[in-house]
Amino acid sequence: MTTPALLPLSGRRIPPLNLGPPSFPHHRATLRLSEKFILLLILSAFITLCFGAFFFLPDSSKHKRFDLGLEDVLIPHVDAGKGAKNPGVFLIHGPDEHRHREEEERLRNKIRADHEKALEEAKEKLKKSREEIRAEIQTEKNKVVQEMKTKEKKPLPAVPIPNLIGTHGGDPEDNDLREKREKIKEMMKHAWDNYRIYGWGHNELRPIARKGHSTNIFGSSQMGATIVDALDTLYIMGLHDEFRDGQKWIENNLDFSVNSEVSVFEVNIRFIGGLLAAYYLSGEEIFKIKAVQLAEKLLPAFNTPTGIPWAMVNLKSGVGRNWGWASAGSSILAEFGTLHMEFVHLSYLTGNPIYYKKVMHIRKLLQKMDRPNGLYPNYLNPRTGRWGQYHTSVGGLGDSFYEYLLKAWLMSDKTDHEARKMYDDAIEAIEKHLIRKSRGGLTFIGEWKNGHLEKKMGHLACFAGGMFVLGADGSRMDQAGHYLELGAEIARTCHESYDRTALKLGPESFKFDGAVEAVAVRQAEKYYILRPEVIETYWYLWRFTHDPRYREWGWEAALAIEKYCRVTGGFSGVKDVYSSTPTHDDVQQSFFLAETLKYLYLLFSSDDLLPLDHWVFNTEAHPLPVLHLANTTLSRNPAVR
Ligand code: DMJ
Repeated sequence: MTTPALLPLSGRRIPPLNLGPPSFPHHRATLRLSEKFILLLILSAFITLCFGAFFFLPDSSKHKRFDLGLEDVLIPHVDAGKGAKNPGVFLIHGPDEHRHREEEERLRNKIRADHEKALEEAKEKLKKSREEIRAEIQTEKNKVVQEMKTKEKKPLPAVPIPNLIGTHGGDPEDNDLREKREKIKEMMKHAWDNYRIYGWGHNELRPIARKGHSTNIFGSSQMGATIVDALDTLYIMGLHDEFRDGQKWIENNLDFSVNSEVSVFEVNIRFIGGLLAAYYLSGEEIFKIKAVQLAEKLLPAFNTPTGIPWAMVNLKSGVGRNWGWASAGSSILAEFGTLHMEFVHLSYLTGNPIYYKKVMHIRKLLQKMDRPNGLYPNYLNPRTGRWGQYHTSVGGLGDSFYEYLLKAWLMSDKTDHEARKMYDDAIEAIEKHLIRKSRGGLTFIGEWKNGHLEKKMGHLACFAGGMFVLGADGSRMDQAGHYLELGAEIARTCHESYDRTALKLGPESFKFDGAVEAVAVRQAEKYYILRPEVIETYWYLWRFTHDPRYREWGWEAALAIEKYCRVTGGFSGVKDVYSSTPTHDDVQQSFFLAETLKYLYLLFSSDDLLPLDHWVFNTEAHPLPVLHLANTTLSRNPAVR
C-alpha cells in the first residue's frame, strides 16, 4: 500500500550515523566512571582521617596489635579494669613498649605511603584530558555493547523447518531467456553496487546526488533498509558475495534500540519480511534473531484500547501514534491488516504465541464490525473501534489487507478457512461496487468514496491482477475461470497504462473519464517511482497461464526502466512518464531491489525457482514457506507451548 508518507520525500535531513549503544548502557558506563572517582575521594578522605586520628588519639603505646596472619590490623584493646571512661575503646597494656613503638612507626609509614599513593592516583585521573576520559567511557560502552551482543546471539528454540524447495536455480530453457535473466541480474548489480558505494547503511540511495536517502517511514535512523530488502533477491540471483556483505552489515550494525519513530507496516513488510525470507533461504540464524528483536520493538504499537495498532511506534520508548493526515485519528486498513504472514511466522519460529494472538485479535475485531455495502473502509479508529471516512480502495490504503487474507489461507496450506472466507466475501463486494469496464473495454478497479465510485485506478491497484489469479484455485462456487480472466483483464489494463505513455512506464494513477482511458490527468499523478505492481501481476499471470505475452510485457518494462531510469549512480524514478525527456526524482527505492527486479528475474526463470505451492510472497515480495498449521492455530507446532 502507499501512503502520503511514501510519496517522493521532502529531502528531510537525517542525523549522522549513530554507532553508539543505547542510552541506558551509555548512562551506566558514565556512572561507572564517576562512581570510581567518588570512591577514590572517599577512600583518600578516610585514609587522611585515619592518619590524623593516629596522632590525636590518646597514647597509642597502650594499644596492642594482634597479628592475624593476614594483614596488619589494629584491634581494639580490652580494658579489664572496672569503670573504664570510654567503654568503646578497649585497652590491653603490653609488656614490651619498645617493640610496640617500632610497630607503630611501621604502621604510620605504611598509612602515609598508601595515602600518598591514593592522592597521586586521584591527581593522575584529574590530569586526564576530556578526550582521554571520553575514550575511557567509550571503552566501557563498547564493553557493555559487546555484552549485549553476546546476549542477543542467544539461540532461539529449534523448530522443524518446513520443506524448502526451489531456493535457487531456475535456469531458463533457452538462450534468449537466459540472456534476459542475466540482464536483470546485471541491473540488480548496478543498483546494489552503487548503493554499496554511495549509500551503504543509509536506508536508500540518491543515485544522482550519490549519497544516502531516507524517508519518515524508516524513522530518523540509518537502518540499512535497502540491504535488508535486497537480501533475498541477491540470494536467488546467486550474488553470494553481495549477500554476505549485507549479512555482515546486519550482524555488526543493525540496531533497533534507537530513538526513532518508524512505520509499523513498512518495518514489518520490508525488515521483518526481508529478514525472515533471508533466514529461510540461507539458514543463517542471525536473520531470525534480528527479526525477533525487531518484532519485540513493534509490540508496544498494539497497546491501544482496541488492540488495533498505531501506524507508527518509537522503537525506544514504545510510544505509538497515527499519521496526522489519516481520517479521524484512524489507523489504516492496509497497514494494520498487513501483519499476518510475518507475525504467524514469528510465532512459529519462536514458540511465542504473542505475535499470532495480536494478528488474530485484529481479524476477530474486523469480523465483528458492520461493513457498509460489504466493503471494508480504509480507516479505523484504534481508540473507539469505529470506522473513519467511508473510503474503500484496492490501491493505496487498502490493497495488501485483501492480499494478506488470501495469503494467510495459502500460507496455512489452505487450512485457514476463516481467512479464505473473509477474502471471498471482500472480493465479491469489491467486484460488485468497485470493478467496472470502460467504454473502450478496459476493466478497471475504481475507488469507493461515501457511496460514489471514483473512476480512477492507482498503479498500486495493479497488483490485484496477480492476486485474482493466485486466488482462482479454491474460489467460491469454483469460479477459477472467472478469476483467471479477471486477473488477465487487470493485467491488460495496467499494460495499457504503460503503453499509452511516452516512456512506456506507468503513471502513479490513471483515469477512466469519457474519452480519457488509462491515462493520468493531473501532473501530480504522472510519476513512476520504480514500483513493482504491474510486473508482479505479469509474473503471476505467467506462472498460471504460460501465455508468452506476459514475458513480452515484462521485457518491455525492463527495457524502459533500463533506458529511462538508469543513471550512472543507480536507478531513479521519473517525474513525468508522458514527457520524452525524463526528469529524475533521484531516489532508488528499496522496493526496486526487493520487488521489481525480483519479479522480473522470476519472470525469466523456470517455474521450479520458488514454486508457488511451497512459497508465499509477502507484499514486499519476500518469499515465506507454506506452514502446515492446523486451522489457524499453532497447536501442532512443538515450539509453541
Ligand atoms: C511496496 O512497499 C509494497 O508492495 C507495498 O505493499 C505497497 N507498495 C510498495 C511498492 O510500490
